[in-house]
Amino acid sequence: MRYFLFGVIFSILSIGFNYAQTKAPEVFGPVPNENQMRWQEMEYYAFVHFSVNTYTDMAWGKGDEDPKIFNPTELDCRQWARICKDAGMKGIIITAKHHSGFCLWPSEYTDYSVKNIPWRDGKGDVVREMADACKEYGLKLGIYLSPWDRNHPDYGKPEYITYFRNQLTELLTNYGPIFEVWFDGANGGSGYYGGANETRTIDRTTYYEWSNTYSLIRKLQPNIVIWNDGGDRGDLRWVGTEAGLVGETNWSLLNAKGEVEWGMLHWGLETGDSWVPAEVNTSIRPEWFYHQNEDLKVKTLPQLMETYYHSIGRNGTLLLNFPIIPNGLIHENDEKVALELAKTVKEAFTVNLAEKAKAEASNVRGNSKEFGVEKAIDGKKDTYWATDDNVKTASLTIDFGKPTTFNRFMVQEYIRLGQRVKAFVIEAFVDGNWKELAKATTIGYKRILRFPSVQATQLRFTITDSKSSLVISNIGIYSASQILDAPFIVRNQAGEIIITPVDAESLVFYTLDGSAPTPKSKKYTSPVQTQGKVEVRAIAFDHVSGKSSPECHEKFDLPRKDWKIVGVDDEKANALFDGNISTAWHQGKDKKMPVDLVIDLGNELKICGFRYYPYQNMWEPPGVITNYQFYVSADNVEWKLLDQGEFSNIKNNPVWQIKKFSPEKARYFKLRALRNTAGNDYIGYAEVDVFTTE
Ligand code: FUL
Repeated sequence: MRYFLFGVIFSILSIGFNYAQTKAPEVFGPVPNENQMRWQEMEYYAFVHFSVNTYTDMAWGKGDEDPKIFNPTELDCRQWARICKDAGMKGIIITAKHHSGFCLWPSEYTDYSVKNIPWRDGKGDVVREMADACKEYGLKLGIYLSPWDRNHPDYGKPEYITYFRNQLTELLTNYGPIFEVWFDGANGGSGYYGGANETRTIDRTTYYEWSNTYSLIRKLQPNIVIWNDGGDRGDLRWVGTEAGLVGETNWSLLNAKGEVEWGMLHWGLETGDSWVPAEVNTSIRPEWFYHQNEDLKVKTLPQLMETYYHSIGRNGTLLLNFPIIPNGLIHENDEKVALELAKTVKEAFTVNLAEKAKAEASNVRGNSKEFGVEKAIDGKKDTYWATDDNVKTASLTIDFGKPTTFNRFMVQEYIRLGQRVKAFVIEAFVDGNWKELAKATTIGYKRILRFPSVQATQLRFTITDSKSSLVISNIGIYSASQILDAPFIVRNQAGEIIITPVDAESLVFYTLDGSAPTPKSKKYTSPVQTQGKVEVRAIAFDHVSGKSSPECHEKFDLPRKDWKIVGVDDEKANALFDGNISTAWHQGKDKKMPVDLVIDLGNELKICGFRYYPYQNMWEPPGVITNYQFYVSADNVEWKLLDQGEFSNIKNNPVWQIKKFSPEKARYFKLRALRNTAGNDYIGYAEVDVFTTE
């Protein structure tokens, strides 16, 4: 009798238990709201950077530019929209006002806008044309409005906040639905400020009173998402770098209150109490604004594919920037590679080998069909495979029924129920054994893993650690073609050209006469000694597939073999002209700003510019110059100041800084550092070079 009673109680309990498991799992932790969900599903959208500094070749406008220089004679926002649409993007965010303070729309609240310039007789409105073009092409419109305004007289005072909100109100009222608003973390510094020409600092945690501004935004545009860099939690976060990548571990979580360190921007916070997903922003060229000297530096297809895997493939969205050229169009080089990227992504991810395969799981929630494995391979975003409440580790095995070749694995969690997975592994069944292909941590909205092509009959996806039971919305298995990246070209101090392919097995062909390299050009086997100025173009070539890589194209000025750093007896100092951007030399620890670098060129040259590459190692103090002066001298006694200014966005985007000026004969030059990003006296140089003329 006693056993009978136990049996009855046990059966009732297990029926109850199974009944609970046929219901959807409970939400676990923070989850996205509808706006964040819609935004996440967009995955890929564009930035366009355009302002008065497009016409001065600067990364940031200073706020004193004559607005008349803004003259996009062939402006065609429909061209921008067509390119973005064809590139598979879902929206465009326009720099309605960048740090210069110049407004691309005829704002009622300032004279510093398109309404006071000859272009279109002061009747132009770039934001309007952009909004109309987006509508025509079925794209969403986003607004970048720089909080820092180097033109406005009131910047730094409370009055400016009213001005800023008035402008936001104009932009969020007059141009239809806005999907995202972007504020930029660069705040305060030197500027024109209505003629004051001074440096103004603000406390970015209090000055803007963001919470009131956020309420205004949500009232005007209830479906919007708000960007922030972590300080004031909006709806999504910056990832702490402009290089185009988020951490491999990427939690869409942060705490609503408290400091946000760099690592939290980059990896999210596993224990975060709020849903704050990652947006990866990067430019298709080294810089955000158009600079003609970057026409040959547009990122290559393989580089952009890396960005794709390091953003969308790591639970982020990708915001890719097109700098607008002075005539008002996107450059053809940028268009070409953006379209190639779309084509390559499409080709790689069209045939999902999992769709036709048989799937089996080690656990299915309540053994119910509703949460069965098929739901993870049906390609639908609202269905998912789930496990019982107490099951946090499980495997899903895909049986192709025949040997199948693949090299990519895509997986999505059903994030409406929270981000849960902490670790997983992918294995292939090869010759009767399970072979590990890849291991990873978080999944989130989407995770893509890459591994060398493998031929196998089965794939096993095992979640080895999770915060809660599993909810997997989709998996995909693909075979993507391999693409070769361009080789690297450097010239060392002795004037030797060294070309290194990314993939050691490929061959390299090059030219030195400016002509396009082909597999019939000269084969590179060892360093090539060169004299004088030289233009080097090179490709890598895979003899198995017969395919060539994109081209690397470098122009070098005179070799630096006679250069000496005056007053420095340190072998390591040669790092700054060894051609290698990953080696650097530092000085200043024992000095006070300004810190000078004096170079003896060995003989008299006519100098018309210089370039500086900052040291970039994140884990050591890099000593990055932000403000400089450049002097020349015939005798190292009398000096003439040729140029001075700022390396505007060097902290977040530490790329080559190029400065040009009228030529001057000199035997010596002095690069004087006036300030660095850290506010101390330490200065690092990865490379310093000059431009010369006859
Ligand atoms: C940065 C700005 O300073 C750059 O100019 C650019 O707009 C980038 C998107 O954000 O912080």
